[in-house]
Amino acid sequence: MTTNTLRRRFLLATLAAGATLAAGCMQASEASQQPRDYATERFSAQGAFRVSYQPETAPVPVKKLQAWTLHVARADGTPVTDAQIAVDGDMPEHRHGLPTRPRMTRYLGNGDYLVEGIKFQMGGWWVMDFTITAAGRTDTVRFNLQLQR
Ligand SMILES: [Cu+2]
Repeated sequence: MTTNTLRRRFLLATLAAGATLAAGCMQASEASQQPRDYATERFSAQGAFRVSYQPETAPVPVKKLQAWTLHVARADGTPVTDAQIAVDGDMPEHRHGLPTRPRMTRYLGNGDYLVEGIKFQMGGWWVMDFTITAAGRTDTVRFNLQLQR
């Protein structure tokens, strides 16, 4: 193999690596620029449950203790009647969570669950995570919220 061939191969490999890196960066920045999904009904991460929430008062208030009704169904829409639900809230850009510890306190029937003790201490982008366990399956659903300051 001549020195020239080696040099050319090295150059090609470098170019290929550079192109891969550039493509990776582009994908990452495109992902961060995608608009967030603020839907109040979503499938859980693994598709086990279809979940929606209804706040006590709309729009969702800031600095006010509130309850939400969470509706949990199977993927086909059948209400889930025996779910265990853990609740967590977070402001990803601020690295802090909720000032309270909300809990699912009551099953209301027809796949509806009462979640009490929710309070957002400021406006901005929040995420609410519900970890749902029912019929031997555990799955998580995340809702984005943009609250008025
Ligand atoms: Cu904050």
